[in-house]
Amino acid sequence: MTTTQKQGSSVLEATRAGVRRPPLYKVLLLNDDFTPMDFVVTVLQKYFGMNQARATQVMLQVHREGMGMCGVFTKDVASTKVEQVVSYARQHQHPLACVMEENE
Ligand code: TYC
Repeated sequence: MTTTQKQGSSVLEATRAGVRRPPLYKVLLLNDDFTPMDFVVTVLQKYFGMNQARATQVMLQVHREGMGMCGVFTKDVASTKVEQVVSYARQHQHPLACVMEENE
């Protein structure tokens, strides 16, 4: 651990082994042929804080390319988002798939 003196206070810098940023996880939506487009837009607004325009862009990317990213989060937050999205979709009888993947 390196110690830098800055205006009288000690700042510890993460420059050596044993001090790592926690891994981050992408939350991804997968396309299917049945979930309505407006439902996916609602999910992106409700669980990922997107406005209507951004949510529509992401939904259309998933629709055209098969997959799209909702955001990048710590493991616990990503896992909770996946659970919430899948649970909400099943409550509405939609097969929408949402998964998480380590961000490199
Ligand atoms: N492909 C769906 C449709 O045509 C829309 C859709 C978009 C479904 C994104 C899932 O993650 C998804 N109704």
